[in-house]
Amino acid sequence: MNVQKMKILFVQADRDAGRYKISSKFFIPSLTLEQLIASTPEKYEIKIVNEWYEKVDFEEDCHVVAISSFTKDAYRAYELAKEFKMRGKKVVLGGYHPTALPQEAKRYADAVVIGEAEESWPQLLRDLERDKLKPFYFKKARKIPPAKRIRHPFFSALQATRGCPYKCEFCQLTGFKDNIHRKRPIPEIVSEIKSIKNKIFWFHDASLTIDPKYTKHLLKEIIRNKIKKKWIAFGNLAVLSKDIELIRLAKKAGCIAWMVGLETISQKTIDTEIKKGGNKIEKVPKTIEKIEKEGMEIWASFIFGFDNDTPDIFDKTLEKLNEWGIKVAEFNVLTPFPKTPIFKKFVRENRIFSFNWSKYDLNNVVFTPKKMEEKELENGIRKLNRKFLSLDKIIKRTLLANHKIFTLLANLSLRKINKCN
Ligand code: B12
Ligand code: SF4
Repeated sequence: MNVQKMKILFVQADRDAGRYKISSKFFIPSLTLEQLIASTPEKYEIKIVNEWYEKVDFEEDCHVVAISSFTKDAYRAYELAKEFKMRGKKVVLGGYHPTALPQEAKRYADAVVIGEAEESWPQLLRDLERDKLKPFYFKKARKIPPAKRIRHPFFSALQATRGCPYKCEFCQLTGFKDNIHRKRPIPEIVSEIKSIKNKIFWFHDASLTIDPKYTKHLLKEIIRNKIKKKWIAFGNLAVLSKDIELIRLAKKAGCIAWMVGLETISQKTIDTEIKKGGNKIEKVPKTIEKIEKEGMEIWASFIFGFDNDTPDIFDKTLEKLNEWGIKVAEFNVLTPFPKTPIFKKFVRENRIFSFNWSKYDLNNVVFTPKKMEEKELENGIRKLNRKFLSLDKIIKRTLLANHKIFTLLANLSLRKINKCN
C-alpha cells in the first residue's frame, strides 16, 4: 500500500451498536483495543471506535479498518467489513469469533488474524505496506506489552497472565491453539499498575490464581511498592479455599472482589460435564466465609443447561445462594461457542438448533437441553434473576457487604442488563 502515512481505524464491533448511549458496559474498558494499539508501531496514525458506546463513521478517513468481535457481534463485524470494503478500505478481522471461525470471517475481510495480535498484527502491517497481504495470520505472542490506555472515566484493565490450563468444556479459551498459560515479568506489571490513572482496575486474566506462587510474589510487590489502588480479579475458588496466605495478601494488595466461576451447585455436573480443575461444592461455603471475613467480596457466575440440570435446578441454586450468603451472582445459559468441546459434542449429538451467532450471548438457548424444555431453561434463568435481583434483596445483601458501593453497583448493573426493572 503506497501511502505517506497509513491511517488505521480500530473498531470493537457490537451487535447492539447505537442502542445504548450510557450502558453498564461503559464502566468496563476494552483491554482488547488497548492491547491492539499497544502492538501497533508508532509510525501509524490511529483512531479508535468502541461500539459499546461510540458510533462508527463509514466515511472515516483511513486506509485500514481493524475490527474485533465476540461471537454475538460477528454479523455486525461482517456488516462493518462490507461497508468499509465497499468504500475501498482494507479490512482485517480478529478477536474471539474470527479466531474460532477464520474461514467464515475471511469471506468478509482481506485478512484474518487468528488469536493474539502482538506478533501477527505488526507483521500484517509490514506485508500490507509491501502489497503482500496474506489471508491468515497466526503467531502466539512471546511478550505481552503494557496496554496503551484509552482514558476511561472509572476503571482500567490489565493482564498479568494470559491463557488458562483448566480446559473447561464450555470455555472459548479451551478451543484455541494459543491458549497457553504465560506470566508477564512482575516488575513490568507493577510499573504498569503505577502508570494507571484510575483508582480502580480489573485484572482481565482468565484467572489470577492459576499459579499461586507467582500471584503471591506479584501481590507482595504491589504491597512493597505501597500501591494504593483497588482491584477486582477472576479467580478459582478451589485454589483460594486452600490458600489463606493468598487471600490475605490479595486483601492487603487492594483486592475488592474475586469473580469466580462456580458454574453449578451440582458436584456431579462439575465432575462429569465441566471437568474444571477441582471445584468442590462442599468447600464453597467455608471459602466464601474466609474471603468475606478478610474483607473482600465474591462475584459468582453460574451456568444453566447442563445435561444433569433438571427444572428444579433454579430453585435449588437460589437456596444455596441464600445459604452461602453470596452478594453478587450472574446466571448464564450454557452456550456452545464454536470450537469448544461442548460445541463439538452438541454438533455430534445434533442438538444445536440455531447457528445464528447473534444469539450466542449467554442469554439465549441455542441447543436442545437434555432434561428440560428450551423454554424452561430460558424462563428458569429469567425468574431466578428476578428473585435474586429484586430491590429489597439487593438492599439486604448490600447492607451485609464489606464493599457496599461495589455490591450495590454490581447488583444494579446486573439488574439492568437482565431487564429486571
Ligand atoms: C474481561 C472479560 C470481559 C469484560 C470486558 C471485555 C473486554 N473485551 O474488555 C466484560 C465483563 C465486559 C465482558 C463481557 C462479556 N463477555 Co467476556 N470476557 C472477558 C475475559 C475474561 C477477558 C477478555 C480480555 O480482556 N482479554 C484481553 C484481550 C487483550 O485479549 P483479546 O480480547 O483476546 O484480544 C487479543 C486477541 O484476541 C487479538 N485481537 C482481538 N481482536 C482483534 C482484532 C484485530 C483486527 C486483530 C488484528 C487482533 C485482535 O489481539 C488481542 C491482543 O493479543 C474473556 C475470557 C478470557 N480470559 O479471555 C471473556 C470472554 C471474552 N467473554 C465472553 C463473553 C461471551 C462475554 C459476554 C457476551 C457475556 C455476557 N452475556 O455479558 C459479554 C459481552 C460484552 C459486550 N461487549 O457486549 C466470551 C467470548 C466468547 C465468544 N466467542 O464470544 C469469553 C471468551 C469468555 C469465555 N470463556 O468464553 N467480558
Ligand atoms: S477456568 Fe475459566 S478461563 Fe479457565 S478454562 Fe475454565 S472457564 Fe475458561
